[in-house]
Amino acid sequence: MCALFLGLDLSTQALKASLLDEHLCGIDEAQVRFDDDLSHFGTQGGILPRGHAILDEQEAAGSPAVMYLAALDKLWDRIAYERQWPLDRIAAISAAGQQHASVYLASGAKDALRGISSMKTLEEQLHSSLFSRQVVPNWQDVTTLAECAELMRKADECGAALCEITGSIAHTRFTAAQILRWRRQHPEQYARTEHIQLVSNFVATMLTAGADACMAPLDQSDACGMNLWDMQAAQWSVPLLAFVDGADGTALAAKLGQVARDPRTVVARIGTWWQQRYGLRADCLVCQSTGDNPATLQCLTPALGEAVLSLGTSDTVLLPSTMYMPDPQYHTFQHPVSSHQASDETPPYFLMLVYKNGSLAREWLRNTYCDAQWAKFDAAVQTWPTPTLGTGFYWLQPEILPWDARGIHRFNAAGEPVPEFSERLYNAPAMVQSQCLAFRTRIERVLASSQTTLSRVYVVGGAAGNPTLCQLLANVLNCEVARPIIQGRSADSSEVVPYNFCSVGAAFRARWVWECRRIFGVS
Ligand code: XUL
Repeated sequence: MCALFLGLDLSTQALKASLLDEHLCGIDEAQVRFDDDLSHFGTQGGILPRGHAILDEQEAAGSPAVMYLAALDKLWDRIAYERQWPLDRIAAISAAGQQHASVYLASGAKDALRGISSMKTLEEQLHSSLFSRQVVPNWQDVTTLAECAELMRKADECGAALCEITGSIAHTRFTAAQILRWRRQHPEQYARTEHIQLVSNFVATMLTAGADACMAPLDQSDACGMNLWDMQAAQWSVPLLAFVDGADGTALAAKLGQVARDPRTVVARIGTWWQQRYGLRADCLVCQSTGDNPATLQCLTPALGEAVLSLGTSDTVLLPSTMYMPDPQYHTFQHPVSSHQASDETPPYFLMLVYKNGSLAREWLRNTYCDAQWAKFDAAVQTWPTPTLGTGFYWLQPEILPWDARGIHRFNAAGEPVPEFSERLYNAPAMVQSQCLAFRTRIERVLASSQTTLSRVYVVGGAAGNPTLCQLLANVLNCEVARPIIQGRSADSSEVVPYNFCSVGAAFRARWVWECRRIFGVS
């Protein structure tokens, strides 16, 4: 019987699972959507409404930690009983998790995980004993601006910019600022926290539940999204750790635990709870998990000179890189597939550029100028395939790239500021052009420093289905624009359907780790 591989993706809005066979063909995909399938938690878009009673403060953005246990229970019931996946054939599992978000486990968490019975659900048994903090802060949280300024100052005082050390300037959603603020507000919760995990290694930890449960290490690629990991030294930054800890840093280092530097690390065998409850095989591997953006990169593995462009709520560019070139304008992360060995040809880093004004800005323009119809938006873009009437910038929300750019700015063909274009519909090509040019200038600059040119862009996300937008993108970027589709079967209809990149990326890692272990005995 062919071995099967499972990839999970615990994202903001859903827990997803992709099941692949040994040849990487999709068998089925399933998900639990938090707002709909677990509506009693009251989330909207996967997070609690602002001001909810369990949030630390009025403006915080977060999700109930216990909801993730309920989601694991529900997903596995769904795939075992509704979809009847042959779980006994799964040879290895890996997971992807929303980047930066942290899960806080209480003292005694490992014992609690070791003591559970397969007769009851995770939620029933762990809801009151596992967590020291009821909330998982979400990447949309912006309550930590003051802490970001402090972290930047602290790094400067120590003689290096935070960006140089950790690969990114301080960001409100990054874990260091989040831990710092919470530790000061709730020192008693901090004291009774034994482990601080990212969502990715939290899922891996949960997969070990049962008699031999263990704490899965952080993944190095994902640890780079914390503003705590010294990327060059490949260890925690001692001064930053101490600052966030409020002491000498040893307590925080113990809470964070190990960082796995090799993505082929096997965390453990699947926990006995899973074996007994869902019939998983005792030798099923739990593989190192990683963040959702690294997992997408892992799924598509662009070569040097290629990029992944995700056109979603924000527009995100992922770009492999051979050199460590931190810059305040983007994030530098360790590549999720690089094993740090001399023989490994995978670029050791990848860069992530985030443009906040993505789909929401395009939708605003469609509603304002195109009667809320994409067809009209497309027609307008096609009317001016080479937009020459002027230039427009549409920073409806304070932008990340360029940092804190705000407002709407239009310039006529002579470069003079104008309140509106003579042809109102011209706003559509003007926006798409300036968005594409923003991608181009930054990508070119990054590639020039590694003497590479852009040969291909893989476009994913909602807007990737818009051929007009993709054509303009190809014109501006002057390269091939490809829309990758990962396809697999759906057990509901047995039709071939598009699969989710992150959970498929996680399943790819499971397949890779399993193969390495089989051939080379790497663990
Ligand atoms: C990346 C980021 C988001 C989350 C989404 O820096 O904050 O893309 O990873 O889950």
